Amino acid sequence: MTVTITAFERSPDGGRGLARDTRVRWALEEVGCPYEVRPLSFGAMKEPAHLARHPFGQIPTYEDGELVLFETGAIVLHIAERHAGLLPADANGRARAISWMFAALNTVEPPILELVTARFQERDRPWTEERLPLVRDRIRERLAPLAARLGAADWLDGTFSAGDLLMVSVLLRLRPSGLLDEYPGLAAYVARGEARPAYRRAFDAQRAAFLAAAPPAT
Ligand code: GTB
Repeated sequence: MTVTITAFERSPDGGRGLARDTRVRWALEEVGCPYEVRPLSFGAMKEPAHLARHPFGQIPTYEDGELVLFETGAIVLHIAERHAGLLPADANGRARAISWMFAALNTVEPPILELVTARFQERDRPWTEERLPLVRDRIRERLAPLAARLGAADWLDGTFSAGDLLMVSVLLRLRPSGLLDEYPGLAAYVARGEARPAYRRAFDAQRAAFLAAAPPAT
């Protein structure tokens, strides 16, 4: 049975790899699992067929036979548990890698998403300009200890793991803000992640899909 994931038919990020199907593609590429993609329009994402896969009508989802999953953290963990290459073999190392997966999604990503919300959905609000420095400081409160913990290491806990895959994916969203460059160790960490052949394949695949999609009707 071939794994099928869902992705934006035409990603609003212009093929920059920021939509979350890229994380799932990356995990599948790391473990060498072939996959197919079901592209969805914004309308199709809210139709019953997709709501049956994803209660919130979002992408990405993951299907393997009768199993249907949503939430990138759960999907990446599932892939990492079913295939070698994304979690250490020893039980304690595995548990620590899973801690980093949760840290990426529950501790580091939320303030980054607040910045995205402030810059895009709330950019016309009168209080946004005043709020932005606070939001940026909340991100720094996560980046500084993360940079300190990473130190001069290549990856967060020994060899590359699903924890690094999610952490790099989360940090990539920060690049346009300039905040990542305040922490050269983290900028280098993200660049190491992006240089992995599996990431390149994932990135190229989502970009090719964007370029192949017809522009939305106006
Ligand atoms: N917690 C869920 C997960 O991790 O899987 C969140 C899934 C999610 O946010 N999906 C987004 C979605 O389907 C796409 S990835 N949005 C449509 C909707 O909610 O109706 C988030 C995303 C969107 C756009 C950009 N971008 O343009 O740069 C980047 C990331």
